[in-house]
Parts: sequence; C-alpha cells; structure tokens
Amino acid sequence: MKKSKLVLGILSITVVLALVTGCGSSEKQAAPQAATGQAADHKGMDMSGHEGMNMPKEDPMPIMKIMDQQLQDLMKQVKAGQTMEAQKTAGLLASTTEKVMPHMMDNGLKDSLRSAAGDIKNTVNFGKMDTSAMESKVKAMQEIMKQTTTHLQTMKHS
Ligand SMILES: [Cu+2]
Repeated sequence: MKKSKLVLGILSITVVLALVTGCGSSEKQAAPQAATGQAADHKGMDMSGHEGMNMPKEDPMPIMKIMDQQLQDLMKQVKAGQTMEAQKTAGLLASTTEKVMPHMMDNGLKDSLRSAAGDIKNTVNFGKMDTSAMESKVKAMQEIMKQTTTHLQTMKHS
C-alpha cells in the first residue's frame, strides 16, 4: 500500500510538472505569435494599428487638402510679390506638413515631404521670390504630395 501510494504520488507530480511545462511552453509559443499579429496590424494601418503607433485619430486627407490650398495661396502671393503674406503661408505650410507626419509610415517619403516644405519656406524667408524658381519648387512638392496621398490611402481612418 505504501509503495503504491508513493508511485501514485510520483505519477501525480509528474503529471503536474508536465502540465506546468506544457503551459509554460505554449505561452512562450503564443507570445511571439501575438506580437507578430500586432506588427502585421501596424503595417496594415487599421485603427488598432493607429492606436499602437500613437497616430492621431483623424483623417489625414483634409490635412492634405489644406496643404494643397496653402501651396496654391503661396504661389499666388509669390506671383503678386506679397512677401509678408507668402512668408506667413510658407510657415503655415510647414506646420501643416508636420500634422500629416504621424500618419506616414514611409520614412523616405516623410523626409521628401518635409524637405520640400522646408525648401519652400527657406526660399520665401530669404526673400528669393523668383516666380519660376518657386513654381518648380511648388510643382516638386505637389508631386510628393500625390505620392503621400496614395500612401495615406493604404490606411483606414473611420
Ligand atoms: Cu493615419
């Protein structure tokens, strides 16, 4: 009787150990899978991805429209020789550009957009109001904005 109880005891300990080990290993296996799932969500840029990436819960498309309007205003002001107004608009344009940055996942595109806005701002601030030079800078920024819009359309904002 004593021996069988001991065997039973060892058996139950073995079962408990096996369960504990089993749980532990399955948890270890589950954790990286969950992490991969989250990473995929971020790349998919759905709303849960946004929260995870500290993205503002806003639609970036209206920001792009504001940016486009500011760019058009700026060009009109440059053509009219309204330096003060153009400088003000260029400053607004730079801050609008920053507002769209948290939504962008492409660092190369971020850099391009930021430098295009910065280039325009610097040009206007240094008083180099050459219309044709500004036109080419504005066109360059509009081209980057098209790419940005396409990029932003890959994510969902509800
Ligand atoms: Cu976003």
